[in-house]
Amino acid sequence: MKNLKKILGQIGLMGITILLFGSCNSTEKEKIIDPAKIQVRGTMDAELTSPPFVPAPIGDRSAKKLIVKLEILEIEGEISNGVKYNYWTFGGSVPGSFIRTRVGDEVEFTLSNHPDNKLPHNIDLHAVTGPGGGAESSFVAPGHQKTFSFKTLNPGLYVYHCATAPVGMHIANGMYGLILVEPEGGLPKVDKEYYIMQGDFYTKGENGDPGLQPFDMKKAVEEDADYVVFNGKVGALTGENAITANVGETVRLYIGNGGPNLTSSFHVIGEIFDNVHIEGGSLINKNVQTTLIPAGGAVIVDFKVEVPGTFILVDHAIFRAFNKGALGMLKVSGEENKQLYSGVKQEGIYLPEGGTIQTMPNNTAAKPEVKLNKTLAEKMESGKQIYMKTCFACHQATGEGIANAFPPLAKSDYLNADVKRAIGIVLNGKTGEITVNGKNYNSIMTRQTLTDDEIADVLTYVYNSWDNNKTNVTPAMVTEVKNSK
Ligand code: HEC
Ligand SMILES: [Cu+2]
Repeated sequence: MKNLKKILGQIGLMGITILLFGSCNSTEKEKIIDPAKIQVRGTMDAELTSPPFVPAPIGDRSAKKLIVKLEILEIEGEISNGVKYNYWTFGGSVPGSFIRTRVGDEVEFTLSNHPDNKLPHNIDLHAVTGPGGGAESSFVAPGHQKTFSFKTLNPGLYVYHCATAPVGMHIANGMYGLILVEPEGGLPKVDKEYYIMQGDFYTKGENGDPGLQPFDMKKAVEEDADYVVFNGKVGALTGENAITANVGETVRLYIGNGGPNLTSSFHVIGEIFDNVHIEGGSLINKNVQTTLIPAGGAVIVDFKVEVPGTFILVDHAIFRAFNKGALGMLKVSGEENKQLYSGVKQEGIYLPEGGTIQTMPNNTAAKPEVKLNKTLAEKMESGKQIYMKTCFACHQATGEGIANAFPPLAKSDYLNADVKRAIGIVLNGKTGEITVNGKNYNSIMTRQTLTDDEIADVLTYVYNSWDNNKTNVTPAMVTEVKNSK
């Protein structure tokens, strides 16, 4: 028995040897290794970075089992001066954490959904060969995590994004990032590397309207963006936040486009790209002025900076740059080189229009205190705030819901028929088929972590808005439902 195993083992080994030889012989001219057959040696934790930074180059390290742990966080941020936005993020930044791998790595990917989050999410990595790019294996509810693994078969720069319905909304809220798969031996060495991603945003208010601005589904469908920005917000790469280099250095930019809708005409004013990895792939174009980055696509560009100054990064669909925020800066310091650029000496010649980045008065509204025996007006006020933080993402700002995904709360027969049932839904979440205003929904509402007082306020707000039946929900009613189960 033992001998048989030994013999079988030897045959197995021979088989592998033959296979390896076979693949070498079949590609006589170039020694291309089938990435699927690259053996991994050892395990390492991936370094993840937030934009505009990237992890250290792979160099010539061997393929490994690479552990990637990415956490989903739903957080409030500032999209422009005085304008707040509820971002959904991979790793707490927009775009999400940069992941750097090499071809042949076996990536063990764990996606965790923070317990404070409201929504289920998942991830579709364009670098994955497999159903949904991982989306099917990574769908994860708040307070849970999922692990799956994949082998990186194709070198290149790839977008990843959330693919949970409504997909467009998850992407529009910032759920995208880049994963780089370096070729065997790594990319050529450069002096500086940066991570930039363009995205378009759709808000209820117009560009610059202050306060917390909810996502606007209608504008998103119509592709009528209020903001088009690099790295999630107006000014993420300007002034103090500019990326930098010194005269004589080579700069490589990893640029992605999360969309959801718009294609980028990426350009650096005053520079020419020496090399462009078209669409993030292996084909290199040289001496390029403006490169297209499709929504859900990426590009790698590099160039040498020869003269000092501020170089402006734009989407050359130029109103986006000067009126919607798609403007960044690369500040190059060092010695002038009059031979290369004499200059009429107006550094930042394109800046005047940069008045663009509008300064809005700071919204200094203080948070209302928790208070007992509130009047209806006070409950409406507090309820609205809770609604805009907690419920609007799914049920939408004016309770209209989203067809086939989230039922309406506006004029909802289901809501108005039974207040205790509604309280129970907010307390415990809801799954299973329900019919609201004649339409069927069969989805998941996650449990909301709210106090009895907050539930009373938010439901009072919902019942007293949008043609509902004006029920005044008290904390005592909430407590009663809670204790009755
Ligand atoms: C994660 C997205 C999500 C969030 C956040 C959410 N809901 Fe829901 N809600 C749903 C879904 C999905 C359903 C339908 C569940 C089903 O199909 O069983 C639902 C159903 C309901 C219903 C019953 C159906 C109706 O339209 O009348 C009420 C009431 C409700 N939600 C209120 C709220 C309130 C109030 C909040 C905020 C405190 C909230 N929901 C937050 C997704 C959400
Ligand atoms: Cu998502």
